[in-house]
Amino acid sequence: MWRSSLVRALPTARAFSTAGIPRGAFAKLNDADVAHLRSVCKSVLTAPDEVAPFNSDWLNKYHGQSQLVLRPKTTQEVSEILKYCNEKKLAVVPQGGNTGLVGGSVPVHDEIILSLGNMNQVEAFDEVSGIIVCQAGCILENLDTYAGKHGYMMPLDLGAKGTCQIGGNAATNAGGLRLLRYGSLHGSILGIEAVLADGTIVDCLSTMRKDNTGYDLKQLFIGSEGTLGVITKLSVLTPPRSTAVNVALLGCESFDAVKAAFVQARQNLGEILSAVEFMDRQSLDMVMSQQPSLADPLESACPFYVLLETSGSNEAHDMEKLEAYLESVMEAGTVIDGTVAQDAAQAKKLFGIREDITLSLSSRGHVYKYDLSIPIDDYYKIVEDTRAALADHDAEVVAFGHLGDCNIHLNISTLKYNDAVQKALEPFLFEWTAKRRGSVSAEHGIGTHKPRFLHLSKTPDAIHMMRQMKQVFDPNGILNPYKVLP
Ligand code: FAD
Ligand code: 2HG
Ligand code: ZN
Repeated sequence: MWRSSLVRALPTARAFSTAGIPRGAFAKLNDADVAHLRSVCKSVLTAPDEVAPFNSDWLNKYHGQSQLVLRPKTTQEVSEILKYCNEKKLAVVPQGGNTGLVGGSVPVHDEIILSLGNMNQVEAFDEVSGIIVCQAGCILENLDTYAGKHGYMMPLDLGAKGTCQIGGNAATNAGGLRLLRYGSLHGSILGIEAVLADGTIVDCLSTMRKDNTGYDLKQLFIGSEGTLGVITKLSVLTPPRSTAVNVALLGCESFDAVKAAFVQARQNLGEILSAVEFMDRQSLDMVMSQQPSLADPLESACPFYVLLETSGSNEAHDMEKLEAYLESVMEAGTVIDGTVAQDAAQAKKLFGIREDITLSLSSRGHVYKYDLSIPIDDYYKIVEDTRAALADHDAEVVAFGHLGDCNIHLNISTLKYNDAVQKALEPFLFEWTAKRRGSVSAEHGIGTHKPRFLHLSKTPDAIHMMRQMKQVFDPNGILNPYKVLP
């Protein structure tokens, strides 16, 4: 669960790798610019204490020096802002809920911050199809509550749901806990309205599931991390809300047993399986160390845990299936201990442990964060190799993730930033991943952290095409410079 009181990580000792990035040949903001932008956008922040929170990311690793935050309410305002900035060659960083974990949402230098939070209106909801049309600044959790009132739910769920915005989710192609069931946003988002750097409003806001009229332009904005356009509106296909939800936490002795439990879950629970999450003991210990009142959820301490969720429409039928599954994995010794939530509150508590890992890591001290896609056979090997590589350092290696999607969140925690640890981790982890044809970013994106490692997951030709696309959409390069492309 997202705790607003702990919304920010503690300050870290060092501003991250942005330090060496030279400022591009953009104009410097002057008083005439601010006066003009005030005339096209009603909500403008210039007071240093008001601008400050927008200059730092959630992890407090990346810090910009913007002097201006613009908070438009309409697409027209966004268009007029960008048209002016493009003409004057003023760089702009689009910002949603600022929960991104790769430094994409904050300025590297003095870029103007275009914050979408005031664009928070739901424009339409179709009771029959479950299609919602809304502005990009709607908070994910608010949309889920809204859809819930109509018997539907948002097709994605993540720990930052109380703060992140649907536009930010689209811009990062966020994955989260339900991707296994509902697929990626490339499938759930049916339409997008976006504003290009020169102010052109691109209306691809279809509400049709099927539309084969040439290139599917909206897909380019999904996962583009604010570098191709500012997403202003979206239409999203929401699935019916499940009335019967079960959650089970299972303990396993080995990672091979984790894999076996997963395979069998797919076979036995098939159509009702909605999430398969993984965490190691070190992850649980991390949460317990930051929440001393939290008791061990299982009787025995296990080295590995699988968190399963089923969502269906028939409580008795789903429970029967889950119990049969549990019986068989326990009999086979695949699972050595486990618990099934008896009510919604217990289910929330079990999922809360998994969702609290990120916050616990940030609260402890410094965290080195890696979000990788790795073939399942090597999924945990990277953790063992990282522990071996860091044997001489005082560092906790913690791994969890979306097992069902082969997405591991490998986190290394130290009490303070340590340059030697950083050097031991990069490029080692990214090269390790590339050797196995994994991805250096499964779901968090490239942002400021990883442009120099993009070549490990994309060929030179693919990167060249990305550059060409950037040139078409944003010839002056004013939109989120220094991010994504090396
Ligand atoms: P921001 O952080 O504000 O921005 C992210 C990027 O998108 C930036 O490059 C920004 O420029 C761009 N952007 C934002 N809005 C727009 C827009 N309207 N138009 C164009 N570009 C825009 N991510 C996952 O994928 N799965 C998870 O399970 C997950 N769990 C998380 C849990 C926690 C506790 C935290 C802190 C983060 C988690 N994240 C996860 C990462 C993050 O929440 C997601 O990437 C989220 O989608 C970002 O949304 P945001 O609105 O905060 O975007
Ligand atoms: C999650 O799945 C998020 O909880 C955050 O993607 C992962 O903190 C992380 O590394
Ligand atoms: Zn994740």
